[in-house]
Amino acid sequence: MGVVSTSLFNTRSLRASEVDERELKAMHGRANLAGHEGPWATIWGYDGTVPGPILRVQQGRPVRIAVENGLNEDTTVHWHGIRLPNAMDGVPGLTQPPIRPGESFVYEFTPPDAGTFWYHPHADSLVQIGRGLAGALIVEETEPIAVDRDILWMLQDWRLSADKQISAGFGSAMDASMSGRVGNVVTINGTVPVSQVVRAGERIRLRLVNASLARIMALRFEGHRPVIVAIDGQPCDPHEPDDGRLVLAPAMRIDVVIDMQGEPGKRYAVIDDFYDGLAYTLTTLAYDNTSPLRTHSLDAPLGLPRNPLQQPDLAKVERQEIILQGGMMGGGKLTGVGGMMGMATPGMNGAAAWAINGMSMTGDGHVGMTPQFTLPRGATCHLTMRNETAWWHPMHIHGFSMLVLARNGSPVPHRQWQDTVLLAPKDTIECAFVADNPGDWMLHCHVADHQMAGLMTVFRVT
Ligand SMILES: [Cu+2]
Repeated sequence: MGVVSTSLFNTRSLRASEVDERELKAMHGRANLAGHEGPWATIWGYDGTVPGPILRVQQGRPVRIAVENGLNEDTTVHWHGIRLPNAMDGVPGLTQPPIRPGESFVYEFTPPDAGTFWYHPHADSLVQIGRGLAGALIVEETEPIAVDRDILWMLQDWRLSADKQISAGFGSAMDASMSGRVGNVVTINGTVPVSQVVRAGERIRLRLVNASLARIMALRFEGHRPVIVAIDGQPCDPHEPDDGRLVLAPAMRIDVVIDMQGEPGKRYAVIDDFYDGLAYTLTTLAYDNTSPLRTHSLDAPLGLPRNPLQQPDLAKVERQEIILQGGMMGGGKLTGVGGMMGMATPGMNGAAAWAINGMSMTGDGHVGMTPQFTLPRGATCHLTMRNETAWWHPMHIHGFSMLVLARNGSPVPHRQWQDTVLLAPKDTIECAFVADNPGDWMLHCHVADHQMAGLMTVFRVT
């Protein structure tokens, strides 16, 4: 393996002054999820807030984050998308013991990649993320691109009951075996969005994070042409999305650059139209009345500096395939979930509703999970993921970013590296990555209900 990747993941001994020290506490809190009139909801949040604090750290600078568990149950933190040492990955049983109530765990890593990432629990994930535990983790470039403002939209979907509290009943069999727990209120940065004030002529870098349990979004910016500059934190060739829609499945991030080309005083809708017949206006861009900041769009490059990812050697690959199986197909039948279900109701109380290559691993991670496949360190893995189900699945790989090569046989353009790859029903995706980070790593669907009900596996890099 190369010298560069060794230095990325090995822990060096460091002077205290070099380390960026942070603290987080998972705890109960209250938040207004229902708009300005609504009663406040009881939530679980990092430092008691929804979302948790934005962690802004620097590429290549070591960070040490002490996490205290103020909940009444075990937790962990997974630093989603960060390529870090296995022991810091936050999977209970597999990479660390869970953090017990009242106890702490210190996470230490040096983020090798700049970009937009996020953090969330990997214990009782469906409930803990669903009650609000999530925050953005932004790794700053040494030399960022020129923009007037750098903005984050942390998108969260909530299922609220009539009294505006987070609805109980997590993990119903229907949610588990169908589309997951899609809610009825979407917030931006923890509040019900009214409008976003912008100025004509300004250039904005907008970091979109979908921290929802299950809701897939497809955002359209009326009258604007967002340019995608990064996906899942990793810079891509700047490009406008197909048909102008930014598709964000749970756990995905997209960084866009938008030149505010609208007219002062006017309003433009931001619409989410992912689900047929269920389009809604997420928010509006509200132009203030000041004169345009500039008459022509900013003449500055959009390409972000690349991260130190090892290029896959496609001439010499280890081929692996995973097949996603299960879920409701109509008529109350599950397909492809083998003898693992027993007599239990599929998806109910931790019973399997899904499988990968015929095996259902349920829950959040535990001791003794058998790897689906093993890769020698330094090898290029060519991973094919085939979705045999009738449902959408954002498949998340821990510890790596994958270069997405092809979707249903067609090459994927724009050099897209992703840690969370969305598969439509019946899709086949081909990806490649260099197995440069040793350990046992999770590969699972990020629709939390699906993960809990068996759409999860583990692979090993020796
Ligand atoms: Cu799924």
